[in-house]
Amino acid sequence: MESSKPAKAVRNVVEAAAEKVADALTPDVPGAPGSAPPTVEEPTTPREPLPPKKEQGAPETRTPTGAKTGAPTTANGQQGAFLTTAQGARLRDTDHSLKAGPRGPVLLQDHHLREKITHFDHERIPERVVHARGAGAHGVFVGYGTAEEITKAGFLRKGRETPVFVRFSTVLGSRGSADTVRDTRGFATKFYTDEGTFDLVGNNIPVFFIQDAIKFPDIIHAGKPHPDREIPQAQSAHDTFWDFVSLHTEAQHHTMWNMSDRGIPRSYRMMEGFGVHTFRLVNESGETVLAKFHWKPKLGVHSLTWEEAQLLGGVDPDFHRRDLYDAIEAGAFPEWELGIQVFPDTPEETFAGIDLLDPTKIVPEELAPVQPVGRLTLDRTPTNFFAETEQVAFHVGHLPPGIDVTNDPLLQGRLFSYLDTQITRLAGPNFPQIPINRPHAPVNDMLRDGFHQQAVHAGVAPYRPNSLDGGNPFPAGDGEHAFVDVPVRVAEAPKVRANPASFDDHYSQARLFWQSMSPVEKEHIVRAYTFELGKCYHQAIKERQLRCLANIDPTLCAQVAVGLGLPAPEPTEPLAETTPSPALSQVGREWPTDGRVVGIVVDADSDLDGIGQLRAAVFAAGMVPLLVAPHGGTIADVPVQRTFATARSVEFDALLLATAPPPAPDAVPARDAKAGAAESVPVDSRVLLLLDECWRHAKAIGGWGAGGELLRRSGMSGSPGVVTGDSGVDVFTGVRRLLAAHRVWERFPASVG
Ligand code: HDE
Repeated sequence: MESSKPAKAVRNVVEAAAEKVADALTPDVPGAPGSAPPTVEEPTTPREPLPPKKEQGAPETRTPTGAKTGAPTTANGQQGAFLTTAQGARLRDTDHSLKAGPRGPVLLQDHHLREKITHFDHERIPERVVHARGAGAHGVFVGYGTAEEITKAGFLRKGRETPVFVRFSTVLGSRGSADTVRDTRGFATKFYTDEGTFDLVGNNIPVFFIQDAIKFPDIIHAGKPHPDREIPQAQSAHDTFWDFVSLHTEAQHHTMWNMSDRGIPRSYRMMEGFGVHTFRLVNESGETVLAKFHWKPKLGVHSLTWEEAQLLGGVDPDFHRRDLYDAIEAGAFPEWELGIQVFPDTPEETFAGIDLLDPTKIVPEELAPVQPVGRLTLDRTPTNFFAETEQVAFHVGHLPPGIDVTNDPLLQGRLFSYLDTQITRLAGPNFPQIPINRPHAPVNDMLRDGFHQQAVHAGVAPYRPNSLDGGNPFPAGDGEHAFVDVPVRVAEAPKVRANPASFDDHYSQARLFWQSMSPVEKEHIVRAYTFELGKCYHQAIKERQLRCLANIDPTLCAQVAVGLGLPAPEPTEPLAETTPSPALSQVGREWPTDGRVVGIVVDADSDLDGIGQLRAAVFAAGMVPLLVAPHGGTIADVPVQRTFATARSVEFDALLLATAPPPAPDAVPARDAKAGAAESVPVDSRVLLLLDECWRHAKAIGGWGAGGELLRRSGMSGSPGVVTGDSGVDVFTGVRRLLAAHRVWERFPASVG
């Protein structure tokens, strides 16, 4: 038997054994890099590739034209125990190039060297022109059946399960930029429906900067780094951005959302998603309604504080990516409900006076409730970032029967752009045949050839009508699940480059948003504008943006003006009368705490039995405990995840102190005293910094034993959100309750009423 092709039975035994080993040794906190722990010595016995990690998924193995192959998803990966060329020839050596003698020169005939280096030279593809930075995950969507009367889309039928791939992203930054910057987040979902792929390419903000796609290059050029120095990276806090949005004032509603806490989400799992545009749904009888799509996260909508976001940019630039993958690995599967707001399809295309074709406007949920139509669960991480997350290609024109577009001029331009961009990014028109993009419905198009064609088309007549291929492919008739463009009547009108007059209102909904915020959220908005404009160089741009703020709300304008050291201008337009929409506020309710991260400071003097019980309680609550100790390795046989040197408060949603540890062996108290702790304080100053930051960031804090004593000494105990008790489990119970509200805002009364 050739050892690279063991009999199937042998391979199964090897894989089962590897899985067992992996299961036994996988640490109980997420983040292990591979499916089995490495050995200290380099392995020398040939073996099949390790199986993927248990939480990893991969695109189903389909042919380029959508047929199931029955092959395991690992068949898309590397095979056999031995190193080979790209053609499968085994190699003995990949460490030395072929030379004329050990001192060279290297021979041109070295085909292995050339293959290896040439492939490497071409590994990079263009990053996305926007949304370059992102993270994806596999999952499943289950329809509730509640939309059956208004759309014939099969994936919304009751109980119908549809595989999905979701990619979250930021807009402005490059592929390697930080996750936690202030920006809009992309929320793009590919539903592999059996009637053709549906891409819902949305954002975490329900409105957009511009009303017409022709302005997209303008807003993106303004938001991207300045073209001369190429700074700043992944930020809107610079002159070109505020120059554009203060002149092109239809952007003001979107920028208000950006400056709110929505611009710095705590987690992808805690974001709403919005289709933004109004779509047209059509049912079996051809009746239509207009609709907007919403994703509602099970965990509620939560954000970082600005200081956390900035710290994370350095401490853990991959924070959102890690959070998503760790949560899935820990079994805290992120969930959203898909909901729709439904409006009658009238010739005016308005609802309650709001123009449904204007993508800078929302329809408040209080006027049109979001009705749940299905549930999305993300339960598998990708196996390979490039193959899946980088190569996934979304397109707003990937629509199944039952969902059609409207005349929203932003959506109309997107229908062109998404197909076009893939041709550069994925090098040709055959990107739908890349494994992650392959439909799960039978494909019978008449598109042929092109770079990287992977289908082997039979027949001689890729044209219609034909008789040589028996007339195939046939157009689907009535009742045969075809996509039918809704025959919407187009009003007679002159051909013009113009917007409808209703698009001229740029401020009323920015004001509505501001007025719907709680005091603490308003305070964050004031700080965000003050920071962003404070980072601009030119006074003229700050002054111009203040004029826009004056038209949104004089208090907001005055507060920002104080921070900028400028006078607050008077409004130039009448302030709109608005009714606040409580649904826009993120605070004031309680949500599940799945996947939240609890830092637990321990040392050898802590109550170690109690720590074991506490860890078990945190795991049982669906959260992740991270032990923070003076040194790595283990404390009383329990593995330590962070040391005082590697921990930073921004990783934790809550901090528990089982001890008040003296300076660890690697402490340099005078230098480490970032928290302002005097050298004489007998507690490691990095632990004091953890505590100080959790306090500042309104996080739940708990302590018992010496830890409780430290909280008393520091004057924190008795304050909102600080729990002391007799045992770790006791304290955790209180802290968990606090976490349900996300943060302890009452610790600091808001300065904006
Ligand atoms: Fe996009 N957008 N966009 N966009 N967009 C892209 O497509 C574009 C807009 C959104 O994870 C690009 O494959 C135009 C609104 C997401 O792969 C590109 C306009 C919304 C993603 C493009 C818009 C979005 C993109 C770049 C103005 C929310 C990432 C790479 C009309 C509803 C998808 C690519 C992913 C990506 C064009 C406006 C969301 C160039 C012209 C509004 C989530 O085609």
